[in-house]
Amino acid sequence: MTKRKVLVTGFEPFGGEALNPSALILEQLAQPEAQSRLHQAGVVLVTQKLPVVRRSAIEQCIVAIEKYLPDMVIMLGQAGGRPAISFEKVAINLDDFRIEDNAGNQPVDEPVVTDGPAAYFTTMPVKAMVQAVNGVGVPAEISYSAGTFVCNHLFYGVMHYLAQFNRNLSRSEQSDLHIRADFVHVPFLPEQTMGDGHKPSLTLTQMTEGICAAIVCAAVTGDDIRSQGGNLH
Ligand code: PCA
Repeated sequence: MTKRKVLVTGFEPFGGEALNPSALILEQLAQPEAQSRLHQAGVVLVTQKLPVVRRSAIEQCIVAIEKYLPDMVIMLGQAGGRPAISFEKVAINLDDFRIEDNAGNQPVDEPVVTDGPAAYFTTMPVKAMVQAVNGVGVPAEISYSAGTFVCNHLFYGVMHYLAQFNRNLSRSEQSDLHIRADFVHVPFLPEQTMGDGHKPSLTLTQMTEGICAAIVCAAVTGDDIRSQGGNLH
């Protein structure tokens, strides 16, 4: 079986929260249960925790990509208030931070990359991944906006880097060294919504199972499935 190496990143807490589920998922993925599931599917996992800081998040992720040379990069972040694990379709070239990042940066309407293209689409089969996650009983959906804060910033910066990286591969290297990537937002954990019964959440077990299912699906899926989707608004 061919081994597929996946780099999964998560973020430290931000915005006054005591924890960030995306970093806790990284720890859970390293536990024997998830490891054996991934191993059976021929997946080798490497992880990297990132700061919620403009520029540094991209730089540290690129260092990890160059160190591990993975087949896939799955970047995780928290989207408090969303009800499902959401697979981001598009990264935009815009930093417009409603709050300060963890280093006090708060850019207004600045590009992530000067003169970069307006947007990049994910290079991973997000419809198939949503189906796989729903298939293990965990709510999942496609999202068409990763926001304009550090998650979108990281997503765009990494897609921009990988577009150049993949373009520079020779034809013989394309099948082995080509790197795909997506950003995945996860909801709050139940303990983050205490006292506010209206905010949706998923347990860490649900999120870890969902992310495992998505990784296993992506490892065996090339082109995305053709199924009706999209949003009306
Ligand atoms: N979520 C934020 C940044 C870090 C995180 O986990 C976002 O959605 O931009």
